[in-house]
Amino acid sequence: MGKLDVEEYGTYDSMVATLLEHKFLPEKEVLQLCERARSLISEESNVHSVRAPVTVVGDIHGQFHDLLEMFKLGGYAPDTNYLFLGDYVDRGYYSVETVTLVVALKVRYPDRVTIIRGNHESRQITQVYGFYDECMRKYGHAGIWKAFTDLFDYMPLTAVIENQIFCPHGGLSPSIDSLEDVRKIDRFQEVPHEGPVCDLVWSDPDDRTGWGMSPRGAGYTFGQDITEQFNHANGLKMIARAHQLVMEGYLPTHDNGLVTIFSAPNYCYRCGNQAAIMEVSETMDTEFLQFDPAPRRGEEQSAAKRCPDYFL
Ligand SMILES: [Mn+2]
Repeated sequence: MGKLDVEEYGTYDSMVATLLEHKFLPEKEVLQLCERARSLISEESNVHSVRAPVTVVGDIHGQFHDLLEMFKLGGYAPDTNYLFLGDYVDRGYYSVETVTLVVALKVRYPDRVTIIRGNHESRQITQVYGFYDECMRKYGHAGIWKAFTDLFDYMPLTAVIENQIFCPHGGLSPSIDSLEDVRKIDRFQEVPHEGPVCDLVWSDPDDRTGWGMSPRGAGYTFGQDITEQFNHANGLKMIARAHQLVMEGYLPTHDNGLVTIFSAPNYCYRCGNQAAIMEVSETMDTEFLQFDPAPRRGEEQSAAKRCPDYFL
């Protein structure tokens, strides 16, 4: 029940094509997709192994038209392999379309597309920041929200590219010293308020050394010393993570031991930032491709006048 039978390819090909045209996907098909995706990703490790070449994508946050811009720039699956670092939903107006497309690509091309969990892939956060309301508006009841949030519990927590680039959504944890520690976690649960699962999706790098209190109220901040120790102990070249708005779309820090990738241009339709993706070549060279937002539609334009709290 993991990967698709040949006869099922057509079903998921047409699902992907429908979504790429931004057409409505019937509830029955979305529920079938979530069921399929769950049986597939539940078998993946907490540290999902990814081969290069691969293109790494940071936060998208429901900015569906910008995701389509991103595919124009980076190429379409399966010609381009993708690793998505989470935060598919909330904030933007098209969380349903965004997460449905990303999950459909995962199901159709399981060996070429990797999806991991962000801090927004959670029941609690999506009830506050937009995904729940959007599901209610677009499908008229909470069933689609429930199917997706149940699926989120099964998403791998992290990935590692060629055993050299470690990729969590947020960052490191004082309760985790090694990739083996991550592999041992029982991840099939709602994101807890503390502990290793929480830290992996919530933590941020910082200029100060050591561990610090996170101003987000979840996870920790960690300094260059922590990054260097973790990379050295695990034979890693680098940590690639998402989770923070960076104005150029990417930001190397900790003496290039860590890079932040953010893939939602003009975040919340008003931050004025560029977005970026990171291409990792077969020889493990990295290159950043920046992109600007797609032309805005009506409700996105009016959103620019409001002032949300971007902190999450
Ligand atoms: Mn995040």
